[in-house]
Amino acid sequence: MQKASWKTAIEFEDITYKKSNGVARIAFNRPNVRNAFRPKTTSELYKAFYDAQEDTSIGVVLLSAEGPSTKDGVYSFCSGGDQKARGHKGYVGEDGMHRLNILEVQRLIRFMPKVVIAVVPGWAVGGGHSLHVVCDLTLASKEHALFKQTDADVTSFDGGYGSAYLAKMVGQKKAREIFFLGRNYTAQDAYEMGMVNAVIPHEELEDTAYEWAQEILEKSPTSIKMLKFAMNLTDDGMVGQQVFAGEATRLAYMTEEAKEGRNAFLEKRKPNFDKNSWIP
Ligand code: S0N
Repeated sequence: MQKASWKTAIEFEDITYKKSNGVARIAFNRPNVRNAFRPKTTSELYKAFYDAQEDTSIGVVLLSAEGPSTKDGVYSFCSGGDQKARGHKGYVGEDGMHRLNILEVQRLIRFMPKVVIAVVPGWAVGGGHSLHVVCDLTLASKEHALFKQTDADVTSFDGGYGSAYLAKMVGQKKAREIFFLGRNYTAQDAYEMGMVNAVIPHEELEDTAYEWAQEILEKSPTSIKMLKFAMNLTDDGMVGQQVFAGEATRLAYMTEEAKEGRNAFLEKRKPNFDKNSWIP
């Protein structure tokens, strides 16, 4: 399998963002605070994910993390909202505004027509846990990955995908245990619950994620996109239907019927659709 040759796509402060042969890698880069995200981080994440979405050469995005911490050598994926950036009214950015925008990042991951793989080298905690839940696939370090929900400890809770969608993934009882008790779970525990796709030896984690991405890139892009949106649809209500149907409309544009409908309007005449195209 081809090795990655990463090239920096955009320079950021709180994250790294690179690309290699159809794959984008977005990685948290605040290892000394267990990769907690502050408003600057979520804004950078949004920009990087949006760039990956718009880049037609990119089919798979790896959401990973730099590390380990230079203080104690501990690996982390992400420990959620930065509690030091949290004022009385919520998280405060450099501009003094109270906002975090992590839910916008979640929605971009959920609705982007590309596969997003969470690559979890260490702690996935709080909002970091929710991010791995919302990704399409999760690969975890056998030795260092630890999954934990602290939302109920710090009164900063994700009542959307992080909890309700998790319950669809691992079952109601297990999801309630994860949130109500806030225990640590290993990569193997998470695999057995069905929220991790594979447990990978730490040294092989990044290469394996890149290999999974290359395998996905061999598939038909339209199929992958429509399958992702189809699997999202039942849990996303009318928005899920809108996202799926938008792609169906795009495909319809490519038919002779669509060409005739547009031409008839522009030529100020009645459309003449092929009467033999009522295919059952
Ligand atoms: C990750 C944990 C379990 C690791 O424990 P460990 O290994 O013992 O390390 P520590 O000594 O605790 O930490 C090392 C250094 O890192 C700092 N640090 C760690 N996590 C954070 C953090 N989240 N924010 C700020 N700093 C952090 C420590 O302070 C320490 O620094 P030093 O060396 O200077 O002492 C453990 O660290 C832990 O439990 N961390 C906190 C996890 C947490 O509670 N996260 C927040 C949970 N909530 C969310 O993320 C919600 C997200 C969100 O914003 C949201 C989502 C949906 C809807 C709404 C919202 C919203 O609130 O707006």
